[in-house]
Amino acid sequence: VSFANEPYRDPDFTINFKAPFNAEPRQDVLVQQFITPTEKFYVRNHAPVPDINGESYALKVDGLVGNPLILSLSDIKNKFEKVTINASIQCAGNRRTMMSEYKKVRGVGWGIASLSTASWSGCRLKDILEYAKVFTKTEGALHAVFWGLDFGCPEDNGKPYGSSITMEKAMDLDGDVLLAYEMNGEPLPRDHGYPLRVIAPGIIGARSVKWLDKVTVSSQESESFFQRRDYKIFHNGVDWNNVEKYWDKTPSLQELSIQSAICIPAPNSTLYLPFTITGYATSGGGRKVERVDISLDGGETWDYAELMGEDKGVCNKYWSWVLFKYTITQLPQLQNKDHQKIRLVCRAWDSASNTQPKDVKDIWNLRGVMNNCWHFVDITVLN
Ligand code: MTE
Ligand code: MO
Repeated sequence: VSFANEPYRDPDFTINFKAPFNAEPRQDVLVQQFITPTEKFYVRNHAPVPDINGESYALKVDGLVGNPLILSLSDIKNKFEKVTINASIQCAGNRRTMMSEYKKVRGVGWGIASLSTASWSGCRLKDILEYAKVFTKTEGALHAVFWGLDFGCPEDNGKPYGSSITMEKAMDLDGDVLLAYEMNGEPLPRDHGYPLRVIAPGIIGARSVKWLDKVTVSSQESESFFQRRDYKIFHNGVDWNNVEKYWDKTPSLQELSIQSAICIPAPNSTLYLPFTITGYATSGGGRKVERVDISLDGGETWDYAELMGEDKGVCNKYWSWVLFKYTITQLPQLQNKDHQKIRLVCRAWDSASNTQPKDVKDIWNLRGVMNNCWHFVDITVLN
């Protein structure tokens, strides 16, 4: 495979892997706006970026449908209602580096910024599947299987990237699964899936297949490596010698869990009072982030952060992150001293009262996915 025809990228990205390209924005830049500017949106590729001609592009829809389809981009834009939603996309590998620091995992290392938020426009997957006369659940239509056009994934013997979601999610009007052709009001850029990608909000980024080639309705999950072997949380006794025994027994990740992180200040900063903590919080399944707790003493005592940019989708689904702030004007620990080292901690709670686990060791897993433990930042405060 050749990486000679990759698109232009923001020079300010933190590059976690060059080819295939994997990069996240600087964590302080990430929380400047509710909607991430397109060029700052994290990029997670598994193969070279395909260079697709939108004029000759065709989406195929087949499998358990009465009316298989081949649709051009203009068919998709003209035949189906255009829907716009704001949604965050988060990679299941977000915060993997921290998990690996506790005990080594395999996978691209990510800091805390492998998630971003955009406004996405396209048609509903549901509308396309209905147009294709999709079979019912009892007739076996249980999974919507997606294939990309990015041939050359080394993990899967050079096949393109692939993945699936449940038909329950795909056909839920309030599930808001889109086949998106616009990001922040412009045609999708190449890195984010031009000309058409899946946006499956509330579930791991891995299911939002870019450069969409085909949707197959099936009784089975995607056969792709990325559905069957990767993006699974194995228990902590699974290692590279016995993992094969656990591939089938371990469910594929779908909904995201509750997550938050402090983006400002950076670790090991030295600061004078007053200063402000800024971060993000997000949950899966459209659940609302109800609150974010902040601790200035490593998690002994807590206070509420102020939430900003709450963004409700249709029917009470919350697909976007919230940003939070907390300003520190006084620090009791600092009395009669010239400086004090403290540990800032955040943890979020969602509308199902899910909260983040305290220790990374309790959720450690071989692939380093879904690290959502308490996020902490050690700093020094000067008097
Ligand atoms: N789709 C294709 N075709 N190829 C890929 O490598 N990566 C997936 C998903 N869709 C991927 C893909 C993963 S793991 C994530 S986290 C998201 O795309 C990242 O989307 P982004 O690059 O637009 O941020
Ligand atoms: Mo991902």
